[in-house]
Amino acid sequence: MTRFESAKEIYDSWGVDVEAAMEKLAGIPVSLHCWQGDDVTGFDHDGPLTGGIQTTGNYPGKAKTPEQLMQDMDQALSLMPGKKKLNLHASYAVFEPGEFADRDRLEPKHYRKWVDFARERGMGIDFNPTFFSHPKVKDGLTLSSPDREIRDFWINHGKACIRIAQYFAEETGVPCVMNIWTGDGFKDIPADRMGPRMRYRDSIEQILSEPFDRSKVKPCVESKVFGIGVEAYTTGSAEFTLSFAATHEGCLPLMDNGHYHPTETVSDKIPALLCFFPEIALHITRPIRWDSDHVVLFDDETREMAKEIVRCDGLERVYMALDYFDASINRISAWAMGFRSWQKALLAALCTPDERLKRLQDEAGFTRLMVEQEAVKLLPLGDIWEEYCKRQGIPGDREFFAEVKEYEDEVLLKR
Ligand code: RNT
Ligand code: ZN
Repeated sequence: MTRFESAKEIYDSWGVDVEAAMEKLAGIPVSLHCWQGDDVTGFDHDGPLTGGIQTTGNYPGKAKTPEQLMQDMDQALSLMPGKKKLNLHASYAVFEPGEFADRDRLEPKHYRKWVDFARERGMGIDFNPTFFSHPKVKDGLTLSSPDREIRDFWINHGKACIRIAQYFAEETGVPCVMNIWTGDGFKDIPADRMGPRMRYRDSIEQILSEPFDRSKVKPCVESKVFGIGVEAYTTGSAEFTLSFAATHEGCLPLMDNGHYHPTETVSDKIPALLCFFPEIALHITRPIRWDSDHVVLFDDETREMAKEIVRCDGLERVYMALDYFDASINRISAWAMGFRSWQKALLAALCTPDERLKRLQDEAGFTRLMVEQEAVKLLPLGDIWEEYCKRQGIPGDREFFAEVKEYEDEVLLKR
């Protein structure tokens, strides 16, 4: 008997069908963020990364051109089991030599190469307007700026992105999740908290007034608690974005698990939002002490988030996207590790005897519930995971580093 066969028997005895779990997992798309490959730099500017976000580290081999980024992403994709969707930022437009369009003038054609890339690999595309790293971020503000001209520039950017998002959906045949996040806020105590929020609200409404097909474009608003240099006040706070989404038909709330106070958990917020919203979106990251965007690992809260999605029957209602950027380690490995970790978390969730555990809770069998939940933690998930990777034609946990290293020696270190 192989390790997989023996593990399968053990799960059987718990009433878990691991074949069904692997099959289900293989069909659920997870969005892979292009920005891990180049430290959120993009191709449309030479300036610094702004918006209160930061990458730290200077690992060699960073992708500097669209070709390099696509090549690196291909390498990373070859190390990830499961179904992938591509997540792009507007700042990753690919211009022809001599061509340039500012953010308010972006057109679908500037993303043609990404569409080809995604289609050739059977991926859908998600999209993010880029409201940072640009000279028109004035005094740290974009959509909530008191300067009408600045606001209009960014509103036009948002509208351009809606048109591009619809183009992505039409070209790939997969709905495009378009996420609005700005780093707007203040370093120190504001004198007016409501003004910027009223302007932000109006600006997003104007963006969403751009006509689009709701079955093709899924707009979302992402909240944040604070950013670097934006510690005292964030315009798009949790209450602001959640209320916006709740009161604007077709707009989804997006929760990034790095964007809350450290003792709040997104795993608990997922089932709360699913009571009200038909669909929600997530940015999956690993915050250490702040929104540090470390590589996602197979840790407790990551597992808990996956569990909630699965046991709320939310796999088709929750758009899952990775969002982290570590510049201190091999970026391909960072990409792959984070994606694999989220796949593992989903697999663990799909291999959990939820019905049995829920029954124990409803019968107030809390002592036994604790005992069984602890026992489930040590079920032989690793053997199911290795089998899943094998069936997907992807290296297992002990093989994938060798491929990372080879690519590093052959390609990255020669840049
Ligand atoms: C920043 C937000 C946002 C960005 C990306 C690059 O704190 O999480 O989602 O990480 O848009
Ligand atoms: Zn995010």
